[in-house]
Amino acid sequence: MVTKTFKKYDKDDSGKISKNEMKDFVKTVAERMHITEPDEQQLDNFIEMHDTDHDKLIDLGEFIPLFTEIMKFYLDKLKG
Ligand SMILES: [Ca+2]
Repeated sequence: MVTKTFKKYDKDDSGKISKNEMKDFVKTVAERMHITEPDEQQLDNFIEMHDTDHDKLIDLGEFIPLFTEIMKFYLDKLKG
């Protein structure tokens, strides 16, 4: 399921998603869950924390922990 999500946002099929594509993804999820999206600063922090090879792109190996982290962040918000 995570792989499928990744591929959907990897629009040029490069095996990596850009920071902007990642932000689109995070915002879309927030909208669907009807919660406030993280602000730009938080998003940048999330992405930078998980961009372990610092190429400003998120590959699948980086995406999975990042995805998990964001889901945790959103679930905490839902709980209030
Ligand atoms: Ca990377």
